[in-house]
Amino acid sequence: MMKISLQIAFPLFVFLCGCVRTTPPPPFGAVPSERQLQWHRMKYYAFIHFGPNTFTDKEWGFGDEPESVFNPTQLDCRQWARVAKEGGMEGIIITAKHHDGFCLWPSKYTEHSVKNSPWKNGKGDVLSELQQACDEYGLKLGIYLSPWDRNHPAYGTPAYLDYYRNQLRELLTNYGEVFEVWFDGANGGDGYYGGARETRRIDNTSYYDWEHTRSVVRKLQPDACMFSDGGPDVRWIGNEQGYAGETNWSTVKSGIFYPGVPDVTDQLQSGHEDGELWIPAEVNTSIRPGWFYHQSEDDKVKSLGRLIDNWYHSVGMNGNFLLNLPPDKRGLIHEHDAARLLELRKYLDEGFSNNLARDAVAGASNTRGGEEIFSALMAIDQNPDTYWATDDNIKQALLTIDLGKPTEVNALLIQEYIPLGQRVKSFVVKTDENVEVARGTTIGNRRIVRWKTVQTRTLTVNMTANACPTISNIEAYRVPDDL
Ligand code: FUL
Repeated sequence: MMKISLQIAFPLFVFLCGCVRTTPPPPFGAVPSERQLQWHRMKYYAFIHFGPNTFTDKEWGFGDEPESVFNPTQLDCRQWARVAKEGGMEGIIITAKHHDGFCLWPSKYTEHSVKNSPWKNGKGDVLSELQQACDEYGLKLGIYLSPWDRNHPAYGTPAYLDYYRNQLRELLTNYGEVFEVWFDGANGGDGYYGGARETRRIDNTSYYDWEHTRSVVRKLQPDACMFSDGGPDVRWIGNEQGYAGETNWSTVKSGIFYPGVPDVTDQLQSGHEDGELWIPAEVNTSIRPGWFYHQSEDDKVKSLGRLIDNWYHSVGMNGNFLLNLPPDKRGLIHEHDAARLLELRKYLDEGFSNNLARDAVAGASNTRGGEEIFSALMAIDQNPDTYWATDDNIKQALLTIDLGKPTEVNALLIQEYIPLGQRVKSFVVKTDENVEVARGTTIGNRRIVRWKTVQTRTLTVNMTANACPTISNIEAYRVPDDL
């Protein structure tokens, strides 16, 4: 096993870069697009469910709620942004329009919006205030626009699709850069529908003409990722409890991918090892039982232990974590929710601020072409653009980090170099005494494994892959013991 110290290796690496003979591994299977790579660089952001339901104490408004119900007394998007930022989040996705059809911005295509509400005498625009707050706090903005609209008279006919796309155009033109557009697949059937008060079910695969709608997004916000049950850029994890599968491929097998279409249900949780499409998973859950604020849930905010569990099962299992923080009737994120979020931040800061592998020495059972540029050192150099790789014929390999002295450790973060695809299908972690402390299946963009704290000088990851492994990052931690 070849061992190289950082001090010697770096100058050597710089020198050798000029005369590398070995080519990088060819990509394996489906690979992420540039916009997906940007999305993978994020990991944790807020969902905001806010609208008439906040005031009527419902989860799904029927669509007949008068605009007058929307009347927050202290609405402050800067408070939302501050809470999210202090919680360690990187963005906010807002329900610009939920299933009840009420618009949080003064859309020129409907009267059912903030413009006919008492809030700011109808002169307010939540989207605009949120955009400014996100800019101020360095957060990205995402937009949820419910395809199902229980208010609109034309829902179910082609005319509604023009309306929907016009709204999408407004949102994607007037509020700066949008990082994600969220297409919800729900359709419960009945609704107000302009007074018809009837049941309107649609065929999710054909009614919405998704190709057309997607082209609107691509044209207006080419860098935005589109989320739905089946992508095209980001998929749902298949549950609303905040849990990704222990096995989580970012790839899925092609088929029918439309919001709300159950055909892909069996692939949502774990993806598919042989998938031809790169559609990574987003894990969404609410900090409370409901998606919208209900006073009766003020004492039902998820425990810190539960949020930590969700964090490891999303961020730590090759997903991004979308955590809902529903503002209350004042228009503020409730004190209980904000406090819990900060507790999670404190846990993460304590657990993940000291990377024990930062000054480690790394070695591997095989190094591609014997070249420094593909050495094990590249997995601990903190540079996401470099990676350790093996020769093409190697499908099983060992990567060892030497912490220099016996060290208390109980967690490992591993990242594959995903621009070349997702390759690793299983791995085992062992200590210097050859004691197995953890094992897992997929790694992907980010995998965190934990175990009961041990003292060890080295950690060896034995991985099996479908093509030669490419590991861009490995970090070791002593995270706080379970609460
Ligand atoms: C679901 C919706 O029906 C819920 O109201 C909520 O918006 C959740 C995030 O997605 O499909």
